[in-house]
Order: sequence, then structure tokens, then C-alpha cells
Amino acid sequence: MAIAVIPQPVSVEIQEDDPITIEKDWAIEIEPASPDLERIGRQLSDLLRPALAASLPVRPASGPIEGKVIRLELQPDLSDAREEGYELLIGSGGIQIAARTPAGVFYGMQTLRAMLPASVELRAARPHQLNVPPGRIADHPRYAWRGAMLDVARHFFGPDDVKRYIDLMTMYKLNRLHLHLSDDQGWRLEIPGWPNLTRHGATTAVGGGAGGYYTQDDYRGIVEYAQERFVTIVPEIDVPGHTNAAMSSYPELTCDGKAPPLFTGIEVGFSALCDNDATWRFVDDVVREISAMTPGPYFHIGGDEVKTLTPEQYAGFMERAQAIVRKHGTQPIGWDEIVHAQLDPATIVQYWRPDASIEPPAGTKLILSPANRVYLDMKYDAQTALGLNWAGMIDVRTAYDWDPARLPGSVQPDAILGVEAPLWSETLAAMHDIEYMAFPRLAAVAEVAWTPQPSRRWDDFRARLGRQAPRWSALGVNAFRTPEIDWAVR
Ligand code: TNX
Repeated sequence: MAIAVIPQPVSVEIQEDDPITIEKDWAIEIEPASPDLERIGRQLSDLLRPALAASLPVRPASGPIEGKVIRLELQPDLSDAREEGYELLIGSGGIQIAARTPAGVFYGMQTLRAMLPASVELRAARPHQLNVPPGRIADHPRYAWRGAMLDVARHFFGPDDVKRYIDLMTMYKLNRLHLHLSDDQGWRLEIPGWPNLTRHGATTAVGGGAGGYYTQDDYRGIVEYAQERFVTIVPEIDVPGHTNAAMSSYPELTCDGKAPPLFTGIEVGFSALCDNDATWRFVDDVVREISAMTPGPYFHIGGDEVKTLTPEQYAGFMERAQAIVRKHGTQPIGWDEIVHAQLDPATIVQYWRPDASIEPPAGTKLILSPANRVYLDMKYDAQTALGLNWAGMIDVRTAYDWDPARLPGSVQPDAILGVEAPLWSETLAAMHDIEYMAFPRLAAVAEVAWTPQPSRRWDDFRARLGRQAPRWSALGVNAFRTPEIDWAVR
């Protein structure tokens, strides 16, 4: 029984014989009895419940591990684990997941999950044997930033869709969800003091649909759900461009004082906030309110595709926006055009234009989102009905077969924080569209971000990916069954 874990762990020693069977008389033990481990224990118990037709109890450990137990354990000095690493031991004496941090334990649990039969994912009670091969896995991520981005502005996706996306991300050990919360077509988050942003600016979408927005409670709920799964929410308010919905809601944000109509097309680059007092009050309020609801240390200020400002106006705007983000205690992120402004030393640059030769100042950290590799809104091939193709077609191999440390250009390997896969939603109106574009490619990007380069081989990944199909079926994921892969039927 070869295992098919994605992302491929750093070290895998598995015995092919005598599987261990998890049964309903097992228990989940936590050491120490912390709220984080207790929550992870409950998540594991929930995962196993339909297959076992029983809820394994979660209880503090007492003494050495002894049979019929899955132990989740923090070991601050665990030798070969790094920050988010873990060690998973499976034997006749029980199962142990040890890590330095709760996040590591969570990832160890995801690996155990991937080693169980795909039917464990079925949510309706359907008792069956939970076999897992004995062995030892030691693992840790290549990059700290393993991200996905959802564009909830071009089309709106409600809290339940976002939570489902978080669930699917965490199966593959992704840990950052960047939410593109505003664009020309819609403003998607309630901001106290600026009610028209949502009363008016949220009322449509690309193609003229109904739009929608998150109340502050919705947003807090998403943040909390993410936090419980070790995902950091990265909010983006795109300025100065991509702001038609805001300007349509508040004419004082424009230079001629006239509110433009709402926009439902897909052209980019035509809108820009006016550099005036109202705009700076607006930016300050928005950054302050969102930062106060967001425990993560990041605030994305966009900065992409501004076609109506001079280079000096653009640079001046982004410099002032960065300073506002710093004032409210978070770290700015900008799309790669932001390198044309004087960068704050804390600002992170998100590289996206495949042919841009950006030269960030020494010490600047980068998130890599090359559009020709990881833009999940690009079509797979010419037959793909959804999506765009300005950065080319991206089949699974293209998304998988590249080394972040060897991007063309002058990116220094130690400047790379990690990799993020954006999913723009001009052509995607429902969750099944999101799933179709994200899967299988999001799993490929997750392995790019996690697994050391020498352990990544397309043929091997291809075989493991084929075995995800029954898992996605069990979860009802509308994955694209690309002909590049031999999909397992069961
Ligand atoms: C470029 S990527 C954009 C988005 C579009 C996307 C479509 C980036 C920073 N800007 O506004 O939605 O292409 O692929």
C-alpha cells in the first residue's frame, strides 16, 4: 500500500505489510492539554466519526503512549522538526504526532488523513475499516508563505464558500488566504462610517449579478475559522486603482466630484482614487477598521494596473498608503508595480507579471505568484470553458514543474517568502467554478511551496495526484479531470 500524500513529505519510511487499524475503542490523547491541541483533537475525532460510527474521546495523556491511541504532542525541542514541521509515527503501539508547534501537529494530522482510505472523507455514516501502514514520516515546509487568493470582488462568494475553500486548502497544508475584497465591480466588506460602500458599492458584480458583502461579523467568523486551521487571512483593499465601486459610492473620492456608475465589465486600469483629503480619510478609516478585525500582521494595498496616473502620482500615492498601513501596526503588501514607489523596509512585494523585471531593494521580501504558473483563473487548455488566457494556458504540469528559486530575473532565493496562487473571478460565478479551476492545480502549487525541490518529480506527483480523485469525489469537489492524469476510479 504505497501512500499518496500531497505535498510530498521530506522523509517517508513506510512498511508495506501489516497495516494498523484505527477502531472505535481508540482514544485521542493530547500532551499538554492546551486549547490548540484539544481543538485539533476534536477536528481529528470529527474526521474519523462517520467511518468509525463513533466519536473518539479527546483526553489529556497520562504516561507513555500505549496501544489504541492517537497521541498529539508538543515537543518544543523536537530535533529535526522546524517551525511548522512534525513527526508522525505509526506502529502497533499506537500513533503519535509530535511537533514543536500546534501548527505542526495540525499538519501531521493532515498527513495521517491523507494516508487513510479516501472513504474517510465521506460525511454520511458509513462504517468501514480505517487502515494505515506503519512507518515514520518527518516533515517540514520549504516556505513559510503557502498561499491562495480568492477574488470575492468580481463575483461575491459568501462566508460558507470561503470556509469550504479554507478546508480544501488545509488538506494541502496551505496557510495564507488572501481575500481581494474590493475592485471596480464591487466593495465586499462593511466599513463603519462608510455605509454606501456596501449599501451601493456591493450591489453588483461582473455581468450585472446581485453582488453581496461580508458584514463585520461575517468577516470575523471567517478570520476565526481560518485561525482554527492555522490559516492567516490577508485582507486586500486595492488602491489607488480598481476602485470604481468605492468612487461610485462616494463622489468625494473622485477629482471631479462626480460619482461614476457601477461597473460590471472586466476591463482594468481606468479607475484611480483622487489624491485629496476625503481619499486619505477613507484610506485611513478602511485600514484601521480592517486591521482591528484582522489578527494577522499583513495588509495588502494592491497597487496594480493603474493606467490613469503619472509615475510620480502613483509612487506618491503608494508611499502614503504604506505609511498608513504601518501606522495601524500591520505590514504592507503590494502587487509588483509597487517597486516603483519608495518601499518601506517592511513592505512585501507580490510578484505576478511574468515578464516584469522587478528589482526590489535588497532585503525586500517577495511572494511569488507568476501568472503563467499559478494564476488559477487561466484556462487549463483551449477547451476550458471558464477562465482567461492572457498569461497562457496552465495545465497541471505547468503549475507544478518549476522552481521558485529559479524564476527568470534577479530574485534572490533568500528574499522569497513563498508562493501564492491567485484565483481571479471575472468568469467564475459559483463555488463549483472555483473548485473546477483550483483543483487539481492548487494541490500542485501546494507541493511547490512545501516540498524541497530535489524531492519533487512530475511523474511521481502525477501518480499521487491521480489518487486524489476518490477523495475529491467523497468531498463533492468539482475537480477538473484533466487528461494529463490517470485518475483512480475508487
Ligand atoms: C490581472 S493580477 C489583475 C487582475 C485581474 C487578473 C485576471 C493583478 C494584480 N491584476 O485585476 O483580475 O489579471 O487574470
